[in-house]
Amino acid sequence: MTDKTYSVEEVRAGAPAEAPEKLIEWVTEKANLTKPDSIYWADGSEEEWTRLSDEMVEAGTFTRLNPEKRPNSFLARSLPSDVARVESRTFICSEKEEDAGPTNHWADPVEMKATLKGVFDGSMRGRTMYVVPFSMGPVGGPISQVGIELSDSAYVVLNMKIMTRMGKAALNEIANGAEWVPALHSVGYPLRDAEGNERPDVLWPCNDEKYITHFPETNEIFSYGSGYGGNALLGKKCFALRIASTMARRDGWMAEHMLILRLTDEKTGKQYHVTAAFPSACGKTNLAMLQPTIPGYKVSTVGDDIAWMRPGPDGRLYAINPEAGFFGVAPGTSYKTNPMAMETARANSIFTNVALTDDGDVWWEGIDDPMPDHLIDWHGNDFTPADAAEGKVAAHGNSRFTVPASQCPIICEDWEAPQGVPIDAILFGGRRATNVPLVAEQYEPAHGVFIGASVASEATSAATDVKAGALRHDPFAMLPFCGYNMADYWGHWLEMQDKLGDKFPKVYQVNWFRKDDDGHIIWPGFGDNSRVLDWIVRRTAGEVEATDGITGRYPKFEDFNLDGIDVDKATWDQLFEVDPDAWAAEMDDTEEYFSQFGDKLPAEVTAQLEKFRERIAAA
Ligand code: SAT
Ligand code: MN
Repeated sequence: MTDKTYSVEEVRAGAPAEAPEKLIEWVTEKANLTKPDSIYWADGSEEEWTRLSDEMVEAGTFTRLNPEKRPNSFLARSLPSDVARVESRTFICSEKEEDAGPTNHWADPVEMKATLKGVFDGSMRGRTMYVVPFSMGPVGGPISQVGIELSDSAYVVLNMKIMTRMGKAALNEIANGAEWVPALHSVGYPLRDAEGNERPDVLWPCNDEKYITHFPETNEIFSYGSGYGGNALLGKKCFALRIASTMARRDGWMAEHMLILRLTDEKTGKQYHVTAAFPSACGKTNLAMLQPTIPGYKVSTVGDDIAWMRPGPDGRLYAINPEAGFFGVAPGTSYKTNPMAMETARANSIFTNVALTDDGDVWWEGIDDPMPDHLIDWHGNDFTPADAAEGKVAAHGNSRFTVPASQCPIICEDWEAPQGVPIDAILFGGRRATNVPLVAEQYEPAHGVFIGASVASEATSAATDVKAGALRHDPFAMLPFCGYNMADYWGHWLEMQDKLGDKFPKVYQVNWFRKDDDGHIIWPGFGDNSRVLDWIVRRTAGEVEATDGITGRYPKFEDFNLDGIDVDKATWDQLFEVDPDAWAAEMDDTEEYFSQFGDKLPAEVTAQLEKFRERIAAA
């Protein structure tokens, strides 16, 4: 078979009637570059989901799970070389290198476009190009945005169906004139070469050469070579964070790596909304779905990963969750740690790189059921307790569930409110065995920015090329996701704070992961984190006082609700131990980290570093 050439007329003939000319032209251009055998316009219907998932089962990429245990749900196994985001292959292609900043990989946009032209040329030979219209945020909402992802992966289409509002309604928005973000994705595994030599498909097509690229000046995304998660589901980190953060800076709003939750005080009926930023795989999904262990509070979930925030008519900051599903880390998730996530994943879900049980259900390390005598592991091999005894795992550390947010039993009734929910407090956290206390409140707005800017965390398995466990700076948990110079991003935060004045939410630094000298985590965490939220909302309501310390303002032992848990004053003191010498060293390290931003570093941030040192000296 030889390559097909597409004409605009032919593409239009196969497209929904409402597809506008500009979109048809773009699809035609990309089809002539990537040379698929056919073009398919996704409508997001249930019929389409069933048809594509049946095809995936037929092809062997999907394993249908036991419908009695996990209806309408599937397992996919990726290649071991394609299991997470690849930060070293993620590029910001701004015109000027300084606009990408020292923490991003920059590539010259003209050169990168030439490289991409080369790799995308013929990359879809033998495959279908899926045209996937999607909305980030409720369709038509004032904070929402639309995009089109072209992809040669049905796995991507099905995941996008869960993670975004995908299909007809989003296309209608584009037909009605909404600006859209163009995103081209290919797994980079054509089934035919330019000479027409065919090769068979594989279960998880991808390419060793990967490019995850963003063009902030033109809002374009090109992703080549990977089929996994944030590399391939382009609505998520590529659009909703990297591109959206640059749009937000231009237009006076914020795109953040934050969960959003509502805390309701059941006695008064008062509602509080909290956003929280943690690096990938540090428990955002767990916090978003927290089951309070203290009576009188109810948590409902608005989002678990990304928040888009804009000033509302009353001058407060309002947030929406731009996503429609959760792409959660499986290992460690259980009815004990996160019952709501477990309930959300009971049906209509895609599991990637978890283990398969003999009765057709899923299993992973840390799930409630003990390891059965036999499993098929994420490589597709037999796995028994003997393998576990050798230290092997049955589910990959970054194995995931893709689940519809609407299935979460505690999804907030306003999770799709187009105008968003008003934010009362913003939390920053990370995994820190030492130094960082359980909770600290900002002294002033610029100190809040400083807290975000100095986030450091023990790295997890969410990226392939970052050593898990090592401490790394991850400002605002945005290090891999900020689409522009990180120092300019801090400047944008300072500007938003200025604009909103005392209506801008207060910032809190939290740490659930502090360890004692024997290496045990001190704080019970999970549902007991409601105790921290309780203190925070009582603080924002002006009901309790705080004690000034080196890193911020701390709760008083007597104000903090510790009823029913085994945290005495000695344990409390451990949780809040702040060693001036350790912090002096951490500030030296922070100063060095900040120095890479040169004169882009906002003066307010430098001033906060000085104030921090003064507090150390006074301690
Ligand atoms: O793979 S994703 O980027 O979507 C998940 C994550 O790292 O948070
Ligand atoms: Mn994330």
